[in-house]
Amino acid sequence: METIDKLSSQDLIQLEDAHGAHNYHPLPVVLEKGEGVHVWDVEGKKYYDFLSAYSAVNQGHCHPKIVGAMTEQAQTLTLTSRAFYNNVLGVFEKFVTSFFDFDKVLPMNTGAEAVETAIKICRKWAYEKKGIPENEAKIIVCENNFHGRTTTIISFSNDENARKNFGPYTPGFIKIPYNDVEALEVALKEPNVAGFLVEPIQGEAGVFVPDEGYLTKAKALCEENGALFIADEVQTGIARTGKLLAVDHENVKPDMLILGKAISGGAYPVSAVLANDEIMMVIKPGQHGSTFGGNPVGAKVAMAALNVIKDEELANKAESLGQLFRTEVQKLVDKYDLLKLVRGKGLLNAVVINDTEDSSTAWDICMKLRDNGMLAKPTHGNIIRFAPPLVMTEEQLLDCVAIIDKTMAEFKK
Ligand code: IF1
Repeated sequence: METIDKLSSQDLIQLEDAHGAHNYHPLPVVLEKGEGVHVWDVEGKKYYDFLSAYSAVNQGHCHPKIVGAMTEQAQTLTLTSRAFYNNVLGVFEKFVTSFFDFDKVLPMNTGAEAVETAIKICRKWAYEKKGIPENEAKIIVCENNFHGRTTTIISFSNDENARKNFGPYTPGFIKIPYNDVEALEVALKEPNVAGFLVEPIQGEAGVFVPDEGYLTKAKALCEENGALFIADEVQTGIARTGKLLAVDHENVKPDMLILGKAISGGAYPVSAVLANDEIMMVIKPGQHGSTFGGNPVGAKVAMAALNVIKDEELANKAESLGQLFRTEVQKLVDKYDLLKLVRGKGLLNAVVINDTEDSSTAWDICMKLRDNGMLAKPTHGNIIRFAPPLVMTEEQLLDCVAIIDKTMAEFKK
């Protein structure tokens, strides 16, 4: 067995290339340590993390309170399955339903599992409560969505790279343009509509913030038409956009809330669907679940991670730091032709590069940012997402803006 401490970045990249499926194209940097807003590569070089594992590490890498909760539970009882009760799950369920103000929670592990869970609950509710004929339920989704990578979820994706040659596809979805209230109004008039699944901000599509009032009107239209408003806050939730939830910017309460990623601070896979009894109680024993869903370690980690969000007031921090970031980066947009615009909410931001979608410019800029000590990655083509841990200080944020400035000054296409 090769001892890990002697292997270089190149050795480790080659190991992945030789023995791992090629389902990613990572930026060539090999990380071995994380603490707060920083990560270190195997050669000891230090970076600011401006991706936060796609908004899973909102609380900062290896937060001592989260790691402490995980370590303690991991040495006590890791998994009982749901065949038996345990002394943690009920406490977690009370905590998290109170934290987000819903009657019930169904705990799962990954974001995609939670999205699939919400789709199943929505359909079951439609048949058993709304009286839609069985197997006829339709769920409205938005073009350019990203909700995960299972076969059903990619069935309603319009990203050819994510769906080609994975058919046959799951039926029962109606696609409409994002941020288009009229299109939603028309779609809700179609027969057998059960729900509307939407990201309050489209992250992967390139941090598209909808018009003010979009979520409010969408929720009202769903109510008028007896359809469930389902908010996928896997990426936008847990204080990332400057409020606990992105829907909180408009005080919209979804019928079903989908959480993942930073609900556990990136320390352990935890996801969840929250809803009130008239929806959640359509699920009866034996009708849904998973081996690890609601396990004691994940439950303890999630409670610690959510307490960090509250105790360190990370939503307010994201709001103020996000405004500072956009103000300072706008100065760089004005300074460099290659930077087209900056947009976002809280600390979920993106910069559009002034080049074609199929150009490598965004990637090349990220490679230079890496050389200058800052890690970020393009989403689609010419858009770079900037999403640091919410625990960043103002001084560190300004340091990162200076790194972007330096990188753009040096950059040669
Ligand atoms: C990858 C993207 C982001 C999500 C929303 C559900 C899920 C995600 C809004 C599924 C997951 C992750 C998946 C990860 C990269 C990342 C991502 F680039 F893929 F699209 F963040 F934008 N809903 N997003 O963003 O959660 O099953 O992954 O726990 O697949 O490479 P998951």
